[in-house]
Amino acid sequence: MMDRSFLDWPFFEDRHKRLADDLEAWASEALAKVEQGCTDSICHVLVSKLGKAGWLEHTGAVGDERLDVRSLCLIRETLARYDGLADFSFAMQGLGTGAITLFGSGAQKADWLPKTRKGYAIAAFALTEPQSGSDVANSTMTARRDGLHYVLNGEKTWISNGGIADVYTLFARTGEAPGARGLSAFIVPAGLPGFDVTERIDTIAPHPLATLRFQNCRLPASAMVGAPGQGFKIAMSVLDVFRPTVAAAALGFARRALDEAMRRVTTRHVQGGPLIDLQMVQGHIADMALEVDAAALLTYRAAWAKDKGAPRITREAAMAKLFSTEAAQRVIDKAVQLHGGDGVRSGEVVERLYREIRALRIYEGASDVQRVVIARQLQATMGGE
Ligand code: COS
Repeated sequence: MMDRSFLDWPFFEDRHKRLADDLEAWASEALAKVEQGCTDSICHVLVSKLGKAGWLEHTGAVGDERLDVRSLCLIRETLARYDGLADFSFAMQGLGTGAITLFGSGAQKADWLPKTRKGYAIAAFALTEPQSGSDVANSTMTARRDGLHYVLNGEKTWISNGGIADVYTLFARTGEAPGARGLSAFIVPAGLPGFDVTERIDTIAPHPLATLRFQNCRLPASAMVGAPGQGFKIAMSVLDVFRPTVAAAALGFARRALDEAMRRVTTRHVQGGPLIDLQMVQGHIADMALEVDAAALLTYRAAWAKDKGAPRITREAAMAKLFSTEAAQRVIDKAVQLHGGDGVRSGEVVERLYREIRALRIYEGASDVQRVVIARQLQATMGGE
């Protein structure tokens, strides 16, 4: 049985505890049975289930509301513990509309957020390009102004929900300045002429992923989010908010692995007693529990700092994502080891977690990028003269 004592930490308010309890009750029923079908259709079903139950309301903010990062993290952590694709489906509604929530006009919010928050529309975040993954300032896709329109040309790849999304927030070069200062953000609805999905990408833990091609695709100028040239900062600000939620998803995977490992070592017998009686096994379990708590502390510290009004949580978000995803990989690896041969048997929970965790150390800023971000933040604040 999962340890829920972390909900008493001072990062949380009563409403967070209620949210965690309500979601736990919902998930244990609604996600008990794995959805059948292809990955695309499973994601459609999950978005609609999450929308109907009201959980997607947390992924965007309308009116006076603000994104509550602790709620986003609690929801991702809980969903990830039950079902990686449910977590993915929830997370993408937030990341895909993050620029709209944080920087969109009233009209842009009214156009999209009610639909994504109900699960009637699926959202995606289109930043990565074939030649620029970590190095966003080097993006080459262009958006050329032409009267009342922008004309998009170029490619985006590794786009989660690519091919099934109804709306993409997309970053393209508008050329106000070289590098990071010459990018802008746009809202791009699916199905525009000149916008094609050219490749679907298969991965070790399948979820909808695609390469998108834009050839003279025309967008009304009103589709721009924020001001021209602000795209890089918008992308980074959105990632600052959503990186702690990736840490939370990794934490959910790690907690599930620890649960599964505890079940295994208390029920499997060797030499006349349960595995947990062996000191070597106790050592592994202790290390796993320590990593889980440390990851949770960093994750909820980052979320709490943002919710309390910190203008930027760049360092805290990078630390949470780096530590939590790397720690979850180690925790899950130990859980696989403690399961013996069953740990690598297809269909076992820990085997699925082993495949699911790997991408989290890469997407939304690879671990090495997080190290760069942390070091630069220290340099900026403690670097001396
Ligand atoms: N919030 C707000 N502004 C930010 C910011 C943040 N988190 N990070 C950087 N900026 C601002 C900087 O202050 C700087 O502003 P000025 O030009 O006014 O000084 C500007 O943006 C450029 O910043 P910087 O010089 O740090 O840009 P770099 O090109 O060196 O950025 C990294 C490098 C690696 C940090 C960045 O490209 C990055 O995070 N890459 C990973 C991207 C990613 O996560 N990709 C996955 C896509 S989603 S699956």
